[in-house]
Amino acid sequence: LLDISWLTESLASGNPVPVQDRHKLKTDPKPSEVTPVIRMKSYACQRRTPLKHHNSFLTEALEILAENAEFSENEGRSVAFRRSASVLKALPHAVRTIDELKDLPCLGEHSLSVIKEILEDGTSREVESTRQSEQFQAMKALTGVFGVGVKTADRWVREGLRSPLDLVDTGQKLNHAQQAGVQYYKDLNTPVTRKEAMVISVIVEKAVKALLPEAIITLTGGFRRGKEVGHDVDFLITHPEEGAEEKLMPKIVNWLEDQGLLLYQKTTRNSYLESKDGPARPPSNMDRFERCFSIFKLEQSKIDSNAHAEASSWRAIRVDLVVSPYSQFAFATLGWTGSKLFERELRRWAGQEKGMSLSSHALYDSKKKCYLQASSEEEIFTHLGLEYIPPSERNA
Ligand code: DCT
Ligand code: MG
Repeated sequence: LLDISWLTESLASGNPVPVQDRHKLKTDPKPSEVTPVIRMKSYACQRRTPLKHHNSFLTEALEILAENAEFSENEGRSVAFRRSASVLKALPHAVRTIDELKDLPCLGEHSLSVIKEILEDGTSREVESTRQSEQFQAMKALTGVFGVGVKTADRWVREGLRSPLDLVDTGQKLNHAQQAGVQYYKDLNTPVTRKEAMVISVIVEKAVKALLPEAIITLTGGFRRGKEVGHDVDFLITHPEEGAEEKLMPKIVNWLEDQGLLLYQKTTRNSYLESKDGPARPPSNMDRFERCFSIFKLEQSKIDSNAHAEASSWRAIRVDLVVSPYSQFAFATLGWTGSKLFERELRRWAGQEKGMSLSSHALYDSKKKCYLQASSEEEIFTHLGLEYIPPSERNA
């Protein structure tokens, strides 16, 4: 097999492939080396996508273009690049020639031309110019501020602002979330490690159990999928007795605040009522639960007993807490485990292939005109006619 680990490393480090090495990419495989045709299902929720895969030199490039499309609010284009990247993540080997991709789903013309250029030249001009563009870098820096979305960042970029410092220097009017976002910018853009996530888990567990001993706390999001780092720590909380979870969130928040563990928090109430709202999917799938967006103050001594005395004694970490009624817990677990693309594909599969409507609250069968109950993620996959995919293989 053609060893291209040097290329992967080169791209991961951001250094272009040295010209003298580029011929390696053009080496045609001998007939005996041609990779057999791979059958791949077209929805990401039908595939197993591990965390570590063989094509990051391609997927990282496609995801830059996806991110850039998000910055210009071109959702269709962004999803197309994300779907392409996701197909490459599910391949059992590193792509060597463009021909290997001809029978794969979801690879549009644009993605294919980017992949081809990288396979032939080591880099894609479009990706590199995007990466280096002032617009992209400014959008990345400004959307990296907690509480700032694409619309706000875009307005600021038009006004000539480029970084969080510019927001302070020009005295921009910021809401509470954004103020915290600027204040803790560096910490919140430092990846959260699994070790830190575990320390936060112990704290959340202690808070919840002190208030409701039978409550169940699940770590969701990227860490449940096996990621070693994340941008936040996500938790889902429920109680086996339906209704016992009501009013729990303000109590948890008070408990954490009393211990001086919160730097910021904003709680939104659960606004989903099956009887009232019906099966229609809320505009944003995520905003109907009782949810607390918070910033924890984590003592460094809890993570590293040798922490330097002169270094800051604590650091800020984004934590999301979600409380769900027991009857919705399986749906909430599935919905909050991600990845974002996996979730999107599950909902698309449900709607387009099954005539069903899936959310983080419920599954509705539009043909039978009824809700389908489930007490585990496995049951939801069964309702959807899908093979069960464990969290570690939902890294689409
Ligand atoms: N989610 C989703 N759609 C969204 C936002 C979130 O389906 N628009 C789900 C999927 C993942 C989960 O919620 C948690 O969201 P994030 O924390 O943003 O994602 P993550 O996979 O945990 O990523 P990270 O490791 O960066 O935190
Ligand atoms: Mg997360």
